[in-house]
Amino acid sequence: MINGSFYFNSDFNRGEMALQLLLGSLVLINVCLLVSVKARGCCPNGWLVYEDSCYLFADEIKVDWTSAIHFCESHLHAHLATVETRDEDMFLKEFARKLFKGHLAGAHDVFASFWLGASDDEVESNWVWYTNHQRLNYTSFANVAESQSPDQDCLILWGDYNMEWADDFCGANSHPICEIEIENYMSFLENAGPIG
Ligand SMILES: [Ca+2]
Ligand SMILES: [Ca+2]
Repeated sequence: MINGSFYFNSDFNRGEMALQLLLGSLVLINVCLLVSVKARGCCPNGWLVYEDSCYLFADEIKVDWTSAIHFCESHLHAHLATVETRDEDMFLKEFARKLFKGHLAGAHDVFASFWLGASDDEVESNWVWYTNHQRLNYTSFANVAESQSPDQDCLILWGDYNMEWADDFCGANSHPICEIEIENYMSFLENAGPIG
């Protein structure tokens, strides 16, 4: 986060710069709203837009599931991706497959998987999204066995299985997929404000 006091030497400069930043963020918000109405798209650099959300495929880092949650929270207060529909699932899988066949570790790296935001660590085989503690209303596990491992409680797009869903050890290292709903991104821009 930008710490305003770090940058400014006087109250005058601080106020003047704050006004400029405020105007800048208002312009950005308006552009985003305009674009989102037309193309349903306004995401930060490096994020992909799909329907009403922005997604960050963090293919540069591999962390455990809890660290992946913290990683996403530290980026725009996003969350690990939650999959509500088959279309969203297809979008995420297809892009993960492209990355996997591109510059990720290679087609035989079983660890080149992506974290999603569900777990069954409280009740085995009862999968819930960590964001709202609701049971999954949509699933696409590679097979039943891949949803019922007692010691594997966190959800991945499994690189060694064409990015189908599977459970994995929550302490394993995988790439986070972060998601922020566009309306929440708009709120983030508003609330971030010019004065840090
Ligand atoms: Ca979602
Ligand atoms: Ca389990």
